[in-house]
Amino acid sequence: DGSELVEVNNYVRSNYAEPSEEMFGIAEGKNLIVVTLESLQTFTINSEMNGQTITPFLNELTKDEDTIYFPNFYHQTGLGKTSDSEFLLENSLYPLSGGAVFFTHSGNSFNSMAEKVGNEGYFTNVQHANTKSFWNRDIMYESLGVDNFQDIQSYTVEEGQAVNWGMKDIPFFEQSVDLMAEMPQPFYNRLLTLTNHHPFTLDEEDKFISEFDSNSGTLNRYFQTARYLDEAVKELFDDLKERGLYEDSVIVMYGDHYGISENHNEAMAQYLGKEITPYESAQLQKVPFFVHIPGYGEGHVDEEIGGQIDMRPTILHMLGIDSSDDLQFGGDLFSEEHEEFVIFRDGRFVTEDYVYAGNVCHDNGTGEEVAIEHCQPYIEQALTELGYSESIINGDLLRFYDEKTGQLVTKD
Ligand code: GP9
Ligand code: MN
Repeated sequence: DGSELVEVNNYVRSNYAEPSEEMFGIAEGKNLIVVTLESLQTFTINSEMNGQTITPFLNELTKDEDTIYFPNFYHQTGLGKTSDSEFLLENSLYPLSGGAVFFTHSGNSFNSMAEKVGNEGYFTNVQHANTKSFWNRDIMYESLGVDNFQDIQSYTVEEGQAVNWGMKDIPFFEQSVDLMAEMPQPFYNRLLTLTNHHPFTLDEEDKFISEFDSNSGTLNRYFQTARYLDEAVKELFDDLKERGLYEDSVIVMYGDHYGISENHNEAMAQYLGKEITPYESAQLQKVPFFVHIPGYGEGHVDEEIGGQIDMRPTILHMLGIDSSDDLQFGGDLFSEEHEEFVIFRDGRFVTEDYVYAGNVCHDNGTGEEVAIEHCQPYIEQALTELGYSESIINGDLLRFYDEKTGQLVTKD
């Protein structure tokens, strides 16, 4: 009957982080472009592999005057991979511990970011060069209130433009920007990339750096596809400028999940020059998060610890859209009240002081084991929070939430 929501709502209200005055509305009325950087992990950023730069364009962005880059940002996905990251982005709810929520709960009521910006007059769209039913996206996007979905059928894949899972990111971005130019403005458009996906294969002409030399072909090739993705993003920025869409847009980019699983720990250890302990493994769940605001001028690296659950409130507030009544578990990364506590879908977590992984509490910094008491309150809070989120999804509880008034509509 929705009465479970009362407790959840109290928890969410008490954790609400007031927007930063400086950032609230900074991108008001602008187009919102969100790019999902397939399988991109933070260890590739500002790093080299055998003397070769892996992500030259993104590295530049980390120093760019119009960009805020978050190096301590984590993915929080589970089995639903890319779709889980989309779920986190749209709802600021955790994905499920079992299967992909895009499949299991596509009939639920949601109060998605797409729906919210749609209510503010935005046209909402997703672009992805794969079949629309993959991850049940066509069905789920309707539940999320996405106005339009441009899947592979909206694209022309010429000879040589496909590799690995399908259309290459560079022609994908090119055609996506052509399509974007036709959209009513302001728009909220998401672009899902694909080339930097396992098994990380490329045509010869797209290999801009050489392979790594470990016993893992997967890791060896990953550097090359990450380098390709970087090139594609650079071209996306150029295409947006050519089409006159750049100035009026805010561009947000995030890595969706890890590309290199723990099966490649030996090879990763060779690359990083250190053993992959449970602590290091948690560090490897960092994915890049970029906020690029043309004309901002005060770009910087923001060391705030955060996760994908924080994207929705952060973005909404930049657009000047209130989220104080929303049932969301993340917080605005720009807020002074933002809490540095990232809960992974599997129960691991990171705070400013501690990293809980492998059932051990570690000092965040040295990685050394510390007494479990330090982590205990967070262990409990993590379970509570994941449980609340799970109950919202399993009970379809947002049915009982009126997004117009922010009131709970409990029924007896
Ligand atoms: C497929 C793309 C990749 O459409 O989203 O899926 P993933 O395996 O990363 O979830
Ligand atoms: Mn993915």
